[in-house]
Amino acid sequence: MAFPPDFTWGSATSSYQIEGAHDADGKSPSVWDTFSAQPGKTYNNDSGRIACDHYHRYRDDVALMKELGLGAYRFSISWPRILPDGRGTINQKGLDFYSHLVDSLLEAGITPWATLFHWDMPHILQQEGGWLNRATADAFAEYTQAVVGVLGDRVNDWMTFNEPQCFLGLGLETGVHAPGLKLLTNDLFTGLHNHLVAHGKSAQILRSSGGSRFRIGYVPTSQAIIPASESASDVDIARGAFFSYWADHGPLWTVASFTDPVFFGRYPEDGLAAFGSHLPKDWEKDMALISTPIDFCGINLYSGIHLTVDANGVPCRAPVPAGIAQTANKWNVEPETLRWAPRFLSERYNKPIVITENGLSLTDWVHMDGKVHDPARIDFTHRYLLELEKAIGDGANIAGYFYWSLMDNFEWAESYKERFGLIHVDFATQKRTIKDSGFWYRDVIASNGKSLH
Ligand code: GCO
Repeated sequence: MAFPPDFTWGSATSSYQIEGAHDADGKSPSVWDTFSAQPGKTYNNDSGRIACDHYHRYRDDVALMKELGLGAYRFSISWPRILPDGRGTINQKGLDFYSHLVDSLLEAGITPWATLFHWDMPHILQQEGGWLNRATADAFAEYTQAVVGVLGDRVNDWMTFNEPQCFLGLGLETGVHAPGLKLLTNDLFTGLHNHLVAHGKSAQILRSSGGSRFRIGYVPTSQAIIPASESASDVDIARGAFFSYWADHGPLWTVASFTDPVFFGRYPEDGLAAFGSHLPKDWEKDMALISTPIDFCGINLYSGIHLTVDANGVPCRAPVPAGIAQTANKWNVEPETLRWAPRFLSERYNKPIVITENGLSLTDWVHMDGKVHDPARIDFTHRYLLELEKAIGDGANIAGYFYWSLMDNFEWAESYKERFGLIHVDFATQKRTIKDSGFWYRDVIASNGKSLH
């Protein structure tokens, strides 16, 4: 089975991870600016103050994207550049940056895909409670309106939220990400619910602005659950496990707690039974808003868990084999991740699925010949894409694939320790070098996946 002729091939980044220019042209601090300024919060105490300096170098970066032949580029917009007070006065210079970026992309023949929230909440709103404060959802609606008013004539593909599990789970539960809080379950579910309300309000604004021209999506992440075999019963068990709570994942870590509200207008039964009492009062009244119809389900996928059954026949994690292939940040290399997770999502929600992120970290460098040889990135991506093709063969509706990331960048609490890019960035000089994997991916795109065989 081949990739469909209109399949979208792209690459992704996010604002705080690449832009730098942390206080340029009226931008206010985001929670990531204030968090990474505190000693001990990030590896080497680094931050995204400069990062890839993409804010000043976006034209060169778009030229590199063109060289790679990208069909689409997924980037995120920095809320504190657009509304430095979180709401209210619009900072025109912030909007201009994205408007120029979008023009450059379109001139290069690259379709812009815009994410509204990839974790850089205005610090000033965090001080008012952030996602714990329902008024933040109204501010997010204002922000959506400001962005769409300027970019909506040229951008058709929109994503409201990126990986809510991370800004809630890592930001508010374990505190290893900004804003670095360790809250109680009650607060976590208030945050979960309020961000869903914000998603609903934003989706309504997008729809009323762009009608059916806009394709609106929502982007959670998940570990894939890989069935013990391809037998129908093992696949059923894996599907069930994929959409269920796993106690060892903590209260938030199941994709259905995010996608069921958005696509079905309800929280999953098992989640409600376990955590319903933690949801804010009158939550039921918001479910129609939260499930405002949208067009696609994005999903960020990196790794997966193999399933087996225990002595009582209960599904559980299969032991991880000794010496399993791992990325530099020790995530298991599990190519079948791209077969099962998108397929299960496609079957359950009956919407096009877009792999909005997939990739790996390595510690690659510029070799003596001036090139960056990263055969492991090529091998990883090759294996994952062959499995994605199988999912398409299984009948899953997969509309696109975005490699994470376009270029090496600020990897949150891990700073610049490892590299995810198709393009190497020398952070001392800002020199960019397309890696071997970038040229390899160019051929995959140009052949619509045929070069994988
Ligand atoms: C995300 C991701 C990216 C990361 C990537 C590698 O949430 O979209 O966290 O921002 O850089 O997933 O960890």
